[in-house]
Amino acid sequence: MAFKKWPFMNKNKTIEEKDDKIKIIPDHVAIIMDGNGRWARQRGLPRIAGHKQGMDNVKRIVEVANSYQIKVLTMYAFSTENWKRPEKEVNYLMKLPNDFLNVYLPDLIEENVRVQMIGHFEQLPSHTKKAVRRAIDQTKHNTGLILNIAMNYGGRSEMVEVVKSIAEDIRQNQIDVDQIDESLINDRLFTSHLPDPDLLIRTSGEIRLSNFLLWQLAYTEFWFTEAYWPSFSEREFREALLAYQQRKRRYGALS
Ligand code: V0D
Repeated sequence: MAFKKWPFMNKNKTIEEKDDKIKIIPDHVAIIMDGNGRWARQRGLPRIAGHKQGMDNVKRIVEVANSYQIKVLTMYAFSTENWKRPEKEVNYLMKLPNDFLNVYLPDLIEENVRVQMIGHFEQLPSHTKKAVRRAIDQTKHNTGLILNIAMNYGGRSEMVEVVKSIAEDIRQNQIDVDQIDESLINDRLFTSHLPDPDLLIRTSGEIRLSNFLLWQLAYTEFWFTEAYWPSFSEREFREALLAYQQRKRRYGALS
């Protein structure tokens, strides 16, 4: 039997119409993977145990994203502010790319995933750079999901570098002030080769941006969940994708 039409339920859709099929897939999803420390504390474990679980969850969510044919998944793994954490924790975090890639790089290659990175690469420890460089190189011809890891990334510092590089070009008479426009700025961001994120997910109940992709998120849809990153599963991901396809994106215009 058909369900009675109930105008105040689920944006005027009947339960039958409210299908949970995901039809509109975002090209680019960005994730702030918060709550690893709290996940650990809740279980009486050290913070690094949370980071380890968080690392394994990166792989699970990469597989989900790849299966939905999402094109780019940008994951905030380490910010320019995270250097202020205790030295022991920072040292542990800097080993994670190598740990992750030792275990998962063969799978990523098999699954046609392409690894890329945004952020200030040079200041990373050399062992970290070596692991990441190898993964980028070994997956550079892959055509599936782009796994874009944001490491030593900060939105403001990214913009500072853009301003400096434009100023330098002007000083050297390479460009004129009138030539500065949005596309010139865009071309100098870490993400110049990528579309802007369609959907931003932040886990662990914090409702803030924390210096992530400041320029690129101008028209992005945001979705927040209370789940801690290690507990963020395919179910929550589906929920975020369902919410996304119900949004009406207008980019400032009228519908
Ligand atoms: C720690 C939760 C995967 C957030 C996830 C320090 C914090 C686990 C990577 C990774 C981190 C890096 C490079 C790469 C592939 C994967 C990672 C860091 C932290 C940076 F090519 N997890 N992960 N990198 N955490």
